[in-house]
Order: sequence, then structure tokens, then C-alpha cells
Amino acid sequence: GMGLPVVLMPGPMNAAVAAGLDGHCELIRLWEEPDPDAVLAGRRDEIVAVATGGTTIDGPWLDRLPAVRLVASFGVGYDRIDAKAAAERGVIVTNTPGVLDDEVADTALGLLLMTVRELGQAERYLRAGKWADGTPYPLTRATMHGRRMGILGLGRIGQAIADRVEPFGITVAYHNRSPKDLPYRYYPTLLEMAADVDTLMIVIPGGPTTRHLVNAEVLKALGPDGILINVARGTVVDEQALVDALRTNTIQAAGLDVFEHEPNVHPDLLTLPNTVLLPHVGSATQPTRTAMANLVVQNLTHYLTRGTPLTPVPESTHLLK
Ligand code: 8YV
Repeated sequence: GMGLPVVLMPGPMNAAVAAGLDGHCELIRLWEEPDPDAVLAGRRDEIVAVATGGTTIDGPWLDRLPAVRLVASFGVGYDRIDAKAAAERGVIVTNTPGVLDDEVADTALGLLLMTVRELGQAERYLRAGKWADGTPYPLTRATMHGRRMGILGLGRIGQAIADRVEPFGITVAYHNRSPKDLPYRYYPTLLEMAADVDTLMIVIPGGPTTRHLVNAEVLKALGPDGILINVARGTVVDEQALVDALRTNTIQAAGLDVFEHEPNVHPDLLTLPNTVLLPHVGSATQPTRTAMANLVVQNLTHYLTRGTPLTPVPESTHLLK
């Protein structure tokens, strides 16, 4: 509409985003445009904000849209967006922290239970008729009780996971770049922590600084009773090293919601018996995805009406007045 600020949506998003923006802006749905490049060129001086889910946004991408001042991203992880390059261009980036912590923590717990107690394999065993044939499913080597969990990247989601596992009798430790004022043991290095725990829970952001933090050496330190759970980003794990560690029983098992080359999963992960694999569903419930969409909308509307969004990422906070 005439006079409304113009917001670009490069790719499809949860429907609540467009619904919530209705009346607040003119929304360009770029993927529906027959000639997207012509739209970007023709409206480059009008587009002031971007609403995005899975699009990769870097400096050169932003240079095509010099009027953009806000990139409102759907999801707590924003590794597809170069927030530093954005800040250098005066562009604020927002994410959706807080509203998905419990959902992702629940998924992490489900993945942990499935992996430790082999629940997926046990269900497939029943469905294959093997139980009815008269043979019970073998006793699992691992139990939840008495496990020692190391959380890689203890933030809001890690805290929600810690709160959930303590009633199981699981002890919690963590590795972050710096210690926090928390009642859990802190390890200054991931390697030391991996050697001391039997359960490694990955909740650290993705991106170049955390790429392949969990490598062959860390997996070896985790050891033969070790269980790896990843609900963060596939890039944090050297997936080939993980495959090798699982195949040689260097670690016991892995439960993964995320992968290095989504939606493609390393073929060996699919055939190994000691993996539990989910298609990146950590936050994927209708209520939580609606809450995330609403926070994207609020970031945009607050920015468009007041000049300040609600939840800027740390790389952007210095741009706020
Ligand atoms: C979503 C996520 O799958 O919040 C995140 O960082 O990985 C998930 O909640 C993703 O952001 C959807 O685009």
C-alpha cells in the first residue's frame, strides 16, 4: 500500500509472520516474484527491513539493499546471517530468543531418552514382529540414572535442559568461553569436560567460531560409554569424525536433531544402529513456532514505529540509540 514502509521476505516463513505484519507494512514476497532481481533493483531505495527464515544474508547481499536497517530473523540461531557485516553497514539483526527454550529442551530430553534407552530401535523391533516372535528386546547397556552431562554452550536452552535432567539424577557441568554464576562445574576446555562426562549435550550457536569444535579428539575423550546429543547446529560437529567414532564404538551412541548438510544426512548415520536421528524439529510445534513468528513481527513493528526492535543480537546492540 501507498505510504507504508516496505519489508522484504526473501523466502517462505511461518504464516503468522505475514498475518501479523498485515497493515503495518507493504510485504514483498520475493520467492513469488517472477523476476526477483528486477524487484530488488527497482525497490532498492524503498526496502527498509527484511523478515527472514532460512536465507543466507552477508555483506554483499545487504549491499544490494542500501536502505535496509533491520533484518528480523526467525529462530534463536542466526548463523546464516553475518551480523557483524550487517552492523558495519548500520543494519540491526534480531533473533527470537526465549520463546523456544522449553520446546528445544523437551526435544533434547526426548532425544537423550531415546538414545540412552534405545527407544527407537526397541519400537522398530516391536513393529518388525520380533517381540511377538518370543524374544524380548535386549537390555540396554546405558541408563539415564547417574549419568554425567557436559553442556557445551550453557545459555537459556542449556539451563532449561539442566533443570530437566537433574531430577533424573544426572549431574551437570558446562563449557562456555567464560564461567557463569551458576551452581554447575565449569570446564575451561571442552576436551577436559569431555574426558570427565559420559553425556555431551551441544547447545552452542553455530557459525565459523564453533565449527567442528566437537572433533575426533573430543569424541575419543568422551569415550566408549559416551553419548552425544546435538540440538544446536550440525556444523559444531565434524560429522565424518562422528561417523567414524560411532562405527568403531569410540563413543556409544548419538542423538541428532541437526546435521552438517541439512536436509541431507550422512548416509552412514542412517545405517548405523547406534544413532537416533530427527529432522530438525527442536522447536517445531505449532504454539512455539507461532510464538517465534510473533516475536519476528514485534521486532519489525517496534522498529518501524519506534526505531528500536525488541531482541537485537549482541553484534547489533551498539547500533541502538
Ligand atoms: C528453526 C532453529 O528450525 O531457532 C533456531 O535456531 O534452529 C529452529 O528453531 C529454524 O530457526 C527455522 O528457520
